[in-house]
Amino acid sequence: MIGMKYIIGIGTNIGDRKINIEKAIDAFNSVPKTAVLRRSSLYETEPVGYAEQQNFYNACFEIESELEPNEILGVCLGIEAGFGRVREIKNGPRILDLDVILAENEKIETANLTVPHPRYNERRFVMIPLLELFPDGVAYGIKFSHHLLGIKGQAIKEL
Ligand code: PH2
Ligand code: MG
Ligand code: MG
Repeated sequence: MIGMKYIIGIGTNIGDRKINIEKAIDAFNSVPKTAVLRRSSLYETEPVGYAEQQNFYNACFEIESELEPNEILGVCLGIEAGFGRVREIKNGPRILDLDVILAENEKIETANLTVPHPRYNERRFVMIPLLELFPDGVAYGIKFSHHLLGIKGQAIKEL
């Protein structure tokens, strides 16, 4: 495969959070021209942006795919829909959230997709799993780890 690498962030706080994450990552291996390369540990995280909800489970994983970024976004939305996600409160409870965090050597700004994800470096639940995948703090040429110093609160625990 001569694909591009992507980092996908995953989160869930409804239902069996561990099973949701395992099944969703697995679903990417069934996508044509796409393979999961590696994944972070699972983390239990304090909700960010809207407090009155259950803790999330979060992780990041890396895929390689021949699909274009907008097609990968479509895959993410399709897998979310397959889990029965309905969009309600902004930042509120969700059975599954799949976000394109980074795309190898690509900056994207379209109506539907911005990559790098516009808020990834403000979120400990993204940065800590990302640092696990890129321990030197550089992903696809982007240095990210220093942003952790600016994040206040947002408790996170490796499971
Ligand atoms: N996702 C959000 C908003 N807040 N908080 C945690 N801990 N984990 C998430 O995945 C999350 C969140 C919007 O997508
Ligand atoms: Mg999200
Ligand atoms: Mg999302």
